Amino acid sequence: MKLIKDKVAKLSFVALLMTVTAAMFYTPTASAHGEKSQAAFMRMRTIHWFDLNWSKEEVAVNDTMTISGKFHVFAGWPETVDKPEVSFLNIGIPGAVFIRAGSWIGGQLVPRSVTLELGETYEFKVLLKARRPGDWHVHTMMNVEGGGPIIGPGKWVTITGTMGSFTNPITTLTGETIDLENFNLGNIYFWHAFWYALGLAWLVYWARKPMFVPRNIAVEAGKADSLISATDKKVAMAFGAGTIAIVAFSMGSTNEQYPVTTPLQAGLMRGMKPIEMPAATVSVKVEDASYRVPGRAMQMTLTVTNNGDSAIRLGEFETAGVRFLDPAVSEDTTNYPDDLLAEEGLTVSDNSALAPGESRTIEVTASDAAWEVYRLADLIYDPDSRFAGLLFFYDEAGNRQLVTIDAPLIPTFI
Ligand SMILES: [Cu+2]
Repeated sequence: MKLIKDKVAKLSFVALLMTVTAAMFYTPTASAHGEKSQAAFMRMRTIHWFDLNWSKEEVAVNDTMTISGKFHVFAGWPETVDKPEVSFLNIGIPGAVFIRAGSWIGGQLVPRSVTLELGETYEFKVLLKARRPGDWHVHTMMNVEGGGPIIGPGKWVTITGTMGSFTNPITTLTGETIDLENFNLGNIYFWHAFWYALGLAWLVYWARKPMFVPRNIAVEAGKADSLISATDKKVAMAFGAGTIAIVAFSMGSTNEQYPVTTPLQAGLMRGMKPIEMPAATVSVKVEDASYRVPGRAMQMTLTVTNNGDSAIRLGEFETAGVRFLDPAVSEDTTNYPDDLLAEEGLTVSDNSALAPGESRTIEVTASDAAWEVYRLADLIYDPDSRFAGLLFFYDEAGNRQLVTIDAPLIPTFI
């Protein structure tokens, strides 16, 4: 009996070891980066990122790249996401594998939170400087206070080189050039070590003598005073006075070494400059929209009216970062991330040129694996079955017009 017990104990120990080891070596490659798990209707009805451009796909440590583009703040913002009154233009990367050397909205540097207006379109640019070698999925993103992270499309970017060579030089207004990567580190280490050591010295001073039982007995016997000698009192005074003296002295010497310091700069930036979008001369009415469950596509019936003076064709439908293109009209030249680009994903029942003044009702199908991979099909689980997106129309000269659409999206079942 005992033998069996021992065996069981041994085996379960081995199993435990194996589990722990397996867990240690299990390093899943991060391939989803947050956005897929967010509610589909939320991704479709908050911020529409478009005209994105990643200036490089491979960059060496210390070199820079830019991500630029535009984003449209959808007017039918969901109730459960606070209005983007306080928003921050962020970048979605696993830690500081890049540093953000600069970020701009409408040409204005935006190191702080900004106020965005519903219905407006903004231009943005982020300047990234490579820091840590590896393959990184770089997202544009907007943090909305009271709303959460609104994640834009991500693209793989490779950083080459060694992290040890990374530098982050900055010239201060006092004229010194410092490297932010390690500036002041020695100072921080020194003072933390110093005060920690002082604390230890105080403990060691008392712990040299027996600490607990004899002292407890002395106190119980009414001889507590005998435990603290005249020397002890002097040492205590020395520690007390010394601490105050060191604080006062080092504060003075720090002020001498850094005579000019300013408080942390903070505060909301209002008045972000949106893009003056020309009034669209195309009007679109969504007659109905549906998607099959399960399925990889959504269908819309649109009545398109061309009020302009040039014939137009529908080239693209964009929702939640997924771009459905009609290759006969529009081609991507920006190296948009493959998994989000449906180069032939848009099928239009009649996509012949729509002459000025004409109106036509068309059946549009947006179809691609991305609909499922990025879990837009999971709209079926959302409490608000409505979608929103951007339509891009092109005239004969190649000029583009942007129309936002927004309607209920009704599931159909087999
Ligand atoms: Cu990602």
